[in-house]
Amino acid sequence: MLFPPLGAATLAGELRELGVETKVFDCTFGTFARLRKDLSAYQPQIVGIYSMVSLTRNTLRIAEMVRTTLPDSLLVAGGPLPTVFPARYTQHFDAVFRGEADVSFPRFCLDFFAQMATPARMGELPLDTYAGLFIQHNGLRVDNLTVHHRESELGRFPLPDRSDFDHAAYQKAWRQKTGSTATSMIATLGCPYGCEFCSKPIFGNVVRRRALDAVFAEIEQIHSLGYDSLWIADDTFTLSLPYLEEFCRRMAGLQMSWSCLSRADGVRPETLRLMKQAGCRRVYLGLESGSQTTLQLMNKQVTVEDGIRAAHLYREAGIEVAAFFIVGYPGETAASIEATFKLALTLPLDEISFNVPVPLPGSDLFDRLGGPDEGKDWTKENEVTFIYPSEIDERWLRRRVDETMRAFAQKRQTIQKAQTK
Ligand code: B12
Ligand code: SF4
Repeated sequence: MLFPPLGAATLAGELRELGVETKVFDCTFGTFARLRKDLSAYQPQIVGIYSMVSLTRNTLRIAEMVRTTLPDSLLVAGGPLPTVFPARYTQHFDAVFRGEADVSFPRFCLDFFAQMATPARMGELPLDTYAGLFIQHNGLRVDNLTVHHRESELGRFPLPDRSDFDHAAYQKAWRQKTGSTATSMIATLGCPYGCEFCSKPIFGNVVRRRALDAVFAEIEQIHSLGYDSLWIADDTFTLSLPYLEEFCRRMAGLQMSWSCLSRADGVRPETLRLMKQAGCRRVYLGLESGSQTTLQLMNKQVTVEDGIRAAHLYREAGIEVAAFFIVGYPGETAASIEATFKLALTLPLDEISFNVPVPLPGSDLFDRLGGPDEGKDWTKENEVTFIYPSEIDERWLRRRVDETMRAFAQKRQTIQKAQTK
């Protein structure tokens, strides 16, 4: 799934509204050499880089390139991983903006230019006024608290500015893979749950909903860019039923399909019918496990029965269901893993995926395990590879995942054949 970086578009919208000349260099289809050439031609005075767990290596490589190619530029990091590990990033960056940086970072840039500051003279700015700013550089020590925007403030934000993205390339990739063209957006921020494996460094636990007028202005923007589908990336889009139902009423008739993530609990058939009428094509359920004991270990706060019920109800409403499963969870047994495989094969699902958990910085699992084994490679996290000590035999797990995926594909083929007869 390819999505343009929405955080960068969010910051670009705010920066441009403040009158700060801004350019987003989306590296999704780019090369390192191309980026170096583009940055050298543009000569930015501030370079901000987004980073998360899987992007660390590339982030540091780009930071190093910026240091040598543009030695006078101020180098700033932001995003999920710099938010949880600011001290690590300040070894390579002049400053780190943690959390929801869409107010503080743009205002900082505005002040930086207004005062004609340079990296060496950054101390002349009112550094203690920028929420989330972290600096340990050139004798400066700044460690400001992060601030979550209030729901009432969200209405003041401009829409994300998607004008620097190569939409034709994204749409081509999507059309080839799925036949439709989707892009991501966010309507609600935050999640009140506390799943042990989950890290929520940016939006945290406090749920805030954007006004639907702004959400629909953004949907209009996305539609005018040529997309026919939305990928709603909210952690818990289906949490507030009145909000969801109003969204569905306004969405109906727009001729755009959409998909979203949903929890397995709190699902009502009448809401699902509304979702279907409003163009909801697919939901992604984090079912995680077929074992109640493992769900408890994960602090998932749902039951296996909730998951079974939700999958059936969505299916009955005519909405496709994809499910994420976690196998090899620290503390679980081979028997509970088998229960997960069995559940995945018995439910009416359109797509499944299995992952071993990654102890993400900022999650309770990370604290329980004391972080990942430093000798193991984080970039392998998409595969069935343990990056922490585990009693589960990795080869056995890999074989069982492959067998289950094959059995699932065969089951889908049989169903599809029966449907076309
Ligand atoms: C959509 C999404 C995806 C999409 C698209 C990613 C993309 N191109 O944006 C897909 C499905 C591809 C994806 C994949 C993965 N994702 Co993801 N994803 C998300 C999700 C649900 C929303 C991201 C988003 O659009 N947010 C909305 C924007 C507005 O927020 P933002 O990007 O965070 O930007 C804000 C701040 O971070 C900051 N900021 C952003 N950029 C910059 C830059 C600078 C310079 C500054 C100062 C500030 C700043 O300001 C912005 C405005 O407030 C988040 C969860 C979440 N709720 O944030 C997970 C999340 C970011 N993903 C995560 C992970 C782990 C992954 C994967 C590694 C999963 C996997 N096993 O494969 C992959 C890796 C992908 C990769 N590129 O390497 C983790 C990261 C954890 C961490 N501590 O690093 C998160 C937090 C989910 C989680 N709870 O586990 N993901
Ligand atoms: S996994 Fe989903 S429900 Fe659980 S805490 Fe994370 S975002 Fe919330």
